[in-house]
Amino acid sequence: MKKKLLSIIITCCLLICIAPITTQNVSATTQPVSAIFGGGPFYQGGQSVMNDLRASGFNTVIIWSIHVNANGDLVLNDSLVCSGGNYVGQQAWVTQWATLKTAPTSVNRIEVSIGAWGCRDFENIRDLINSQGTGSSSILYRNFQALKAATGADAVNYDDESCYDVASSVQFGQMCNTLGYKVALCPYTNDYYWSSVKNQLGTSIVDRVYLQCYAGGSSNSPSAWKGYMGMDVIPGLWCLNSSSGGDTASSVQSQLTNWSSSSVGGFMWLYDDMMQLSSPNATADYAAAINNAFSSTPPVGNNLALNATATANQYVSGETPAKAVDGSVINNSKWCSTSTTDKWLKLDLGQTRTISRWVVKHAGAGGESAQWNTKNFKLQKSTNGTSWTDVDVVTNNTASTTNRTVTAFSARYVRLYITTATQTTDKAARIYEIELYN
Ligand SMILES: [Ca+2]
Repeated sequence: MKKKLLSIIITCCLLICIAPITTQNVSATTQPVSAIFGGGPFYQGGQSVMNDLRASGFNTVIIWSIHVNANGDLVLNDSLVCSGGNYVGQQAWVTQWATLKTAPTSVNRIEVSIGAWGCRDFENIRDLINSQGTGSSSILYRNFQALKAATGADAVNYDDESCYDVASSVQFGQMCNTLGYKVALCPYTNDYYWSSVKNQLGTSIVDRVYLQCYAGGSSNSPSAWKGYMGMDVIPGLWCLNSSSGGDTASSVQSQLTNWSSSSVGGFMWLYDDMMQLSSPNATADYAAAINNAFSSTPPVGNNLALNATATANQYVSGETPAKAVDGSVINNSKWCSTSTTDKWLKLDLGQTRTISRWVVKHAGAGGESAQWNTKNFKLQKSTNGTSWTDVDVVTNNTASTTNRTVTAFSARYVRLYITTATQTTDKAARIYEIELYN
């Protein structure tokens, strides 16, 4: 039963929506966690996949999924990898995994995900611990020792979706820690179980809590789970895919920005889908989306848009284009356009400027309903004020403040072009401020 086909495992796991929970003490200057789950490609995809990951910007690679058989054998999806205390999988995979953390690379942590929906992995772990314990002669100890040596894993990632036995989960975590693993938790429900495991193992062992916020976990609240777990979480989303639709990299950045006060990073499900995509939704784009969401420190330097000459397609009396560049988000200081077609706000910066970050403050930033935050829009540039080129495109934004980095560009004229003004059928665009930075 552990040797499920990968596709079945993926489907089941996605439908059930398990979110791994991980916690980390991260200071303001610490790199955010940016993690990516992957199945078959992470061992069968060859060196090219390893190289894609190393160049991606993701710092954590989660190999999904290790199953524990009743006799203690470890199976990577449908391939036996550890038996009798020895690694018995392909040697080529060991060689490839060893390159993940070899410079130049963005990867500094490897995790092995244990379990999945519909599998008895945690039941088998419980039964093996009850019969053999977790000492150095137990099969669990010996096989997880061999697994660590083969994969270079820094942590085991719990994906228990059925057993929920606190006592054996704690014993297993202590055993793994003895072997040099950290423990990452990946809940989507049953906060009592997950918080009990975390509290009994402690944060010196459980250093991350991931939280699935897609598919079955789409209603999960990072701030609520932060409360349950007593630590910041790492929410996860599903990239564009043929099963559920999924999120663009732009949408991932917006959602993670909204959750950033409860989070220490983000994770993406699933590389198997992502490898089919291309820019602006390639592997590196999703990693950048996570990193951008947590780089929203106050922009450095002067706001180049402040008091720029602003014009627009249309505006409501008193809510003029100039209100979007006056440096204020109080006292209704916004540009509002109620035209029913696409809307735009054009800035003349007076001279050619180099720009690498743009900020938009939507309705929610001015104290209005977040339902009126701009949904779909883009930043455009022009050297003559009449012909425009897209610089950056945002889709499905829900955040009250957009704060994005772009490849540096030079232009005298910049335009905010809005195609969907709100989250609702309301057609009015409400822009409290647009800011541009070098
Ligand atoms: Ca304003």
